[in-house]
Amino acid sequence: MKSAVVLMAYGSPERLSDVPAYYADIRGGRPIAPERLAELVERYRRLGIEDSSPLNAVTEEIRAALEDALDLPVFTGMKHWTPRIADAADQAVSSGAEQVAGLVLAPHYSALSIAGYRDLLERSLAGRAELRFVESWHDEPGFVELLADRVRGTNAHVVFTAHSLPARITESGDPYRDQLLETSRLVAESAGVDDWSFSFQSESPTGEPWLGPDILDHLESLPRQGVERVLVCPVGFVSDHLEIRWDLDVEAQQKSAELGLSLERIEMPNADPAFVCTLAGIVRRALSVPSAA
Ligand code: FEC
Repeated sequence: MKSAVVLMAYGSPERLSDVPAYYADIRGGRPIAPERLAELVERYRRLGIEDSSPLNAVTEEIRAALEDALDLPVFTGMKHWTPRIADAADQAVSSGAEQVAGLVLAPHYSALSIAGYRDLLERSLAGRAELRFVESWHDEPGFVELLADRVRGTNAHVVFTAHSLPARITESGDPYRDQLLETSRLVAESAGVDDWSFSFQSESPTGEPWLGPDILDHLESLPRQGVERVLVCPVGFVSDHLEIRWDLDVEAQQKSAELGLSLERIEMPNADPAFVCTLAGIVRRALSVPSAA
């Protein structure tokens, strides 16, 4: 049976002039305060997206490497920017694929994140090909090992992080928080790290409670526990992007400096060949394709 892959990511604006439309897409038609938009444009300006948009560039590198590793066509579909998930679905069908693997570059399932990607892909394929969607890969051994290699041997306190979500998800039994804690535990165990904690990051002021603690509050509590050095391991993300380069590298770094803490973070997996190899294994299993000898 002919197969193709739709590789999905959040998406990022390429130019500052794209930011209003991008933000409107994230808000899904809900109102945007002008000062929030201005702040976001400023964050993207400081990220330097006019020169290079890290998330889109890294996603393309992963796509090309995955295509090589799998010897199958791989099409990128972004949730909030172009190329859209619908475009990727059309391309997969045009390539003659009868089955399509859907893989999101985010390891942990939530009804407020991965389910949205699935819905977009399912609706776009509209039965034109069989969908083999990967719901989550938070405990994938290759992913756990890749992160463990990046924290092993540290004598800093390791803080695992992930994007926060509105706290109401826990009322419906959403597995997001448990999967995040599971990844953190597996990484710490494999790396032989005992001194670790978990916090969320990147909460938006949407007027409802979000999952906590937020990393900025969490950092404040660490000096009282005798912590002087922190190594951040963002288990909920795989690429360099705004939430890494701004929320951690600027905001969390500034907060640490105020608190007299030294803060470093691991290099993100990005298009590391070992990471691409892990993703290829996940796709092969989803498609029931035997791995190359
Ligand atoms: O580099 C970039 O340009 C994109 C970075 C980026 C990633 C990302 C990942 C996730 N988000 C998740 C949930 C939410 C919820 C809201 C929300 C809002 C934003 C805004 C920007 C943004 N997110 Fe994001 N997210 C990234 C960027 N995100 C920009 C809008 C400004 C702001 O609020 O700071 C709130 C929506 C609302 O207002 O109602 C909820 C989750 C992930 C991780 C999974 C994934 O990657 O899909 C969950 C990367």
